[in-house]
Amino acid sequence: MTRLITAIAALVGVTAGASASAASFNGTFWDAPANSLATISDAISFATSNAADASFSATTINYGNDGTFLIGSLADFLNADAGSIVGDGSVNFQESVLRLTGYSFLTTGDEITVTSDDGFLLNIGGAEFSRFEALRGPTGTTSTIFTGPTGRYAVEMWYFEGNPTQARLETNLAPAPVPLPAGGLLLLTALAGGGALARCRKTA
Ligand SMILES: [Ca+2]
Ligand SMILES: [Ca+2]
Ligand SMILES: [Ca+2]
Repeated sequence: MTRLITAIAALVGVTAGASASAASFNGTFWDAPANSLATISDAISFATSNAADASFSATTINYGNDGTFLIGSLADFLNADAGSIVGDGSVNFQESVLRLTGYSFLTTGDEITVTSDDGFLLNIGGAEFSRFEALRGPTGTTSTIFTGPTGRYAVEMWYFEGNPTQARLETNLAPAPVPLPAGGLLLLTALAGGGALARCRKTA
């Protein structure tokens, strides 16, 4: 019986692990008009009152053209994540807004860094965690210590490119793997349990 329970646990564990989806944030992109964004507040106002222009999956937030950070297309900016763009990746990135949403696993005392040209706003667990309001160059970095309890948190990052010439977004905030929905896990447990019961009857 102990062996049977171990087998069920292994089966459920393996299946749940294989079904957990890849870690990513949901990315949304808005193409803003020339000279319309001077602050992250401007950017959020624009995005919340205009339809988005593209979406993408954010896995590695290391965005901007290598070394120079000169503004190119949306696809140029997203680097390794460019392949996930749904929409037109060739649109010029000058004056634009990004929103990243998802979950992160954070440990008390973590230092979260955001290097951005231009500004950003990071909300963690529904509350403002860090922010840089206006324009800055591509080496501008904001570091903030996470003082909350260790755990999994909903995160939302807003970012804008407001001109001139350069754009960059890099952060050590990493997406957490998306857990299997509760319903899916129950179904797997039921399937594994049913199979084990069938084996029990056969050998009895
Ligand atoms: Ca690039
Ligand atoms: Ca634009
Ligand atoms: Ca800029």
